[in-house]
Amino acid sequence: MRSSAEDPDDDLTVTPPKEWAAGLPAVTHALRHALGQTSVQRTALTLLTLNQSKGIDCPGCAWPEPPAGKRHLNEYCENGAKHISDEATSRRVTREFFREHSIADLGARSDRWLNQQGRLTEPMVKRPGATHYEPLGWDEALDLLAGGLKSLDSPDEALFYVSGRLGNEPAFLLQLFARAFGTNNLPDCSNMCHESSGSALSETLGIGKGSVQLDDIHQADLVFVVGQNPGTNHPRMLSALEETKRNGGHVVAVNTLPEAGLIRFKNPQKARGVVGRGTRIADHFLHIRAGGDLALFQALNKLLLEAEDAAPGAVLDHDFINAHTTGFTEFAEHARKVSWEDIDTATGLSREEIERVFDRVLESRKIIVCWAMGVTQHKHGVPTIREMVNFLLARGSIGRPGAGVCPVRGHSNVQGDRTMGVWERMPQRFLDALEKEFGFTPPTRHGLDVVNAIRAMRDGRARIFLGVAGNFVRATPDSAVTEEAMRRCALTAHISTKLNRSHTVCGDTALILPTLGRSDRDVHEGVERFVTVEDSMSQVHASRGKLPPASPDLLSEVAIISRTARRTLGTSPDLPWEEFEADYGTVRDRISRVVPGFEDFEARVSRPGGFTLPNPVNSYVFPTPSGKAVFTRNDLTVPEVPPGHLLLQTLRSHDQWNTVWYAPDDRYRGIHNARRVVLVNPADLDELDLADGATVDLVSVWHDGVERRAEDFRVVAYPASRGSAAAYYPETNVLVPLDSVADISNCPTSKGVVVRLEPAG
Ligand SMILES: Nc1nc2c(c(=O)[nH]1)N[C@H]1C(S)=C(S)[C@@H](COP(=O)(O)OP(=O)(O)OC[C@H]3O[C@@H](n4cnc5c(=O)[nH]c(N)nc54)[C@H](O)[C@@H]3O)O[C@H]1N2
Ligand SMILES: Nc1nc2c(c(=O)[nH]1)N[C@H]1C(S)=C(S)[C@@H](COP(=O)(O)OP(=O)(O)OC[C@H]3O[C@@H](n4cnc5c(=O)[nH]c(N)nc54)[C@H](O)[C@@H]3O)O[C@H]1N2
Ligand code: SF4
Ligand SMILES: [Mo]
Repeated sequence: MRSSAEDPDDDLTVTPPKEWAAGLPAVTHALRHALGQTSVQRTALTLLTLNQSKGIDCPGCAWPEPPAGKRHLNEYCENGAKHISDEATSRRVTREFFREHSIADLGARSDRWLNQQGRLTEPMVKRPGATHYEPLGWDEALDLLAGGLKSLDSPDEALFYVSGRLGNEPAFLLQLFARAFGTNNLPDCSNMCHESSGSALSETLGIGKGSVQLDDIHQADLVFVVGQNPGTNHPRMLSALEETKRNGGHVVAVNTLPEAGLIRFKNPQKARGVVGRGTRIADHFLHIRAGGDLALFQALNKLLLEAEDAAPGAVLDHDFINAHTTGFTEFAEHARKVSWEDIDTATGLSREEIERVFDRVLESRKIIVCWAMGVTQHKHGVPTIREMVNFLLARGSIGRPGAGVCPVRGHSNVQGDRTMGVWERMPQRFLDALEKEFGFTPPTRHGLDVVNAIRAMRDGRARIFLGVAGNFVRATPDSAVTEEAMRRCALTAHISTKLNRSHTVCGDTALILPTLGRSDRDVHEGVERFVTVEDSMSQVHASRGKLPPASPDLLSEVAIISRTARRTLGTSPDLPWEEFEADYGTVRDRISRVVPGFEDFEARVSRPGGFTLPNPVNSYVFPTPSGKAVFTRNDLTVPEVPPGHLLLQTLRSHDQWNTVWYAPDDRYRGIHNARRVVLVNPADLDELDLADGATVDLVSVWHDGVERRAEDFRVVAYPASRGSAAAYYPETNVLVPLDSVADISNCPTSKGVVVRLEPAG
């Protein structure tokens, strides 16, 4: 796939990577973006209420806000401002637009161009055989969808995809609808994101979520930031790490790239941050080989055991280990045997570097490990996280203040959607609670996750796809296979705010169902309504839109889901869909009885700042089968890369939000005016006999023998760790084989794709 004509990609300029993130240039940059999309008044309304306790929850990421009384007036970052103003744009996609542009024409446009056309305004349909979308009324649109669902041979032929932008109330209703309809087919973006975290944490700690709060980060002695680029993807995490440092704590960054925010941070909310050199964030930077994190934590565990031998009782937390864990002996026996030679090969780090960090570990009682996609999207992501858990358990750094696990979530409500039951494998106790509350027996057979959903469409086993938020065909691996699979469906439908590529890859019939976004006011009979979200640290709070809706013809997500459900299943006293649509409080009431931790939901979430869900781990209660935290033994695995090849990671630029890019720039990495670039270490370029600036095709190598190729990428000599390469997603999704998934979690290996670089012909 080449870049499209309206986004010329041959203006690449490269400047030295930045050593700091945020600060004044970042904020002015954000405002420039905001004012290019909408009016000064709309910008002010959205930005001033962003992340305030009666305002709009920032859709940018799931990083938490400080408690209600401790917030700044501008409690947002550059990227948060960009994301919300992208939604609050004054541009509109109308029926005239769809008349003018055929679906084939839209399919040839870039992700940016599609997004830039503005907000969707009314329901549209592509009928069988048609070349264009045409308008239709809501009743007809939802009748079509419900009619399609009712005509299926089995409820398992339907797929209900959810992206983490969706609030709790619509998410709860969607899973209720899917299960009352008869299927657990609820693939979600989490399947491609933190699924490995959920798998590893549920097995070892009994709960698939992080255990720390913001205050823990502030109080920690030592924070590891592994496989994560907070300067771009969770910018306000840097303020929290700045506080850690001010309190005397230290930070270790582990990354294949020297990311700007990890090195220095200028806090835009503080004069010192704006004018000074900023705070140095990482005390240690481990420039690790791609996929080497499992070996790194095994090395640290080996060193812990050896230090304990030298000073019995001084290193490991025996009281904690004895009282609260199982499996220590097997773990220890295994960890001792790991060889330094293997560690060296896997990490590319010297023993001295690792020992320097280990000295810091010995000085620290309260340790937190944070991680994101650089860990979860590898084949061995689950064992890597289990090994991090081993490390924390050995030091007793779980459950106490200032210590614990911190998977840093992406989408603003991706964690909440799971809590609400959006998962293809919800535990029986959740299904039982649904049955008790609503009087029907939910299906128990596990549903399809993202990868299996694509296989099912490909093989004709799934025939209707409903996507709620998100951009399925761009977010998923193996783009050519996925698009073909989607086109085989009888009906595809998307509940969306903005146009994206998924709308151009249609089943026989295709629907666009436009909806209110976070920033839009949601008013029913004069009453203003709100939805709720849960952040990465299990804080649940309200989000209230502030702007007049983008169009009078938009419905809320709750309304679209409730109306579709009523048309499909009929009305019954047990499932009062009209009531849910009319009053979101009635949905919260149901949630309060089905989902543990949500008792008295309406009252508690109405308080400024909301409430925090309990995490049993912090009371040393581990909901595993044994009731204890579990040490695991993990075989050291290293991605195998044949000679002449590199391990490609597909990641985000600074000017993009997942599948949507705003500008072809990645300021902190010094990349300007281009997205089809591949970052490679100069020594690797020498070995491969490639020049900085050369144009190459990326060709991925997989044992099915199929050639997957992404054409015309410019090579940029960059301090990527040896043997690795980095290029932006979603342009590179075409290279990720559908069957290349993480063990156990089935997460696509978006950070571990074996490629060769072929000079472009
Ligand atoms: N502005 C902005 N913010 C976002 C998003 C966005 O697209 N734009 N997306 C949101 C979402 S959904 C998510 S999930 C998060 C994602 O947040 P991140 O996980 O920070 O996202 P990526 O850009 O995928 O970056 C992966 C990081 O891991 C590093 N890495 C890659 N491979 C390895 C490895 O083997 N070992 C180690 N130690 N490091 C490695 C990369 O160099 C990079 O720094 O961000 C959220 N926030
Ligand atoms: N190669 C590769 N692939 C990846 C990743 C990677 O690192 N590398 N990362 C993966 C990760 S971590 C994730 S989370 C997924 C992201 O996958 P998705 O969540 O599916 O993708 P997004 O780009 O976030 O979806 C953007 C679309 O969401 C819609 N939208 C935005 N706001 C709203 C709203 O409020 N309501 C509704 N109904 N719609 C809305 C808009 O129409 C917009 O076009 O991608 C995954 N794919
Ligand atoms: S850190 Fe994340 S949630 Fe907070 S303002 Fe920035 S993008 Fe929004
Ligand atoms: Mo994500």
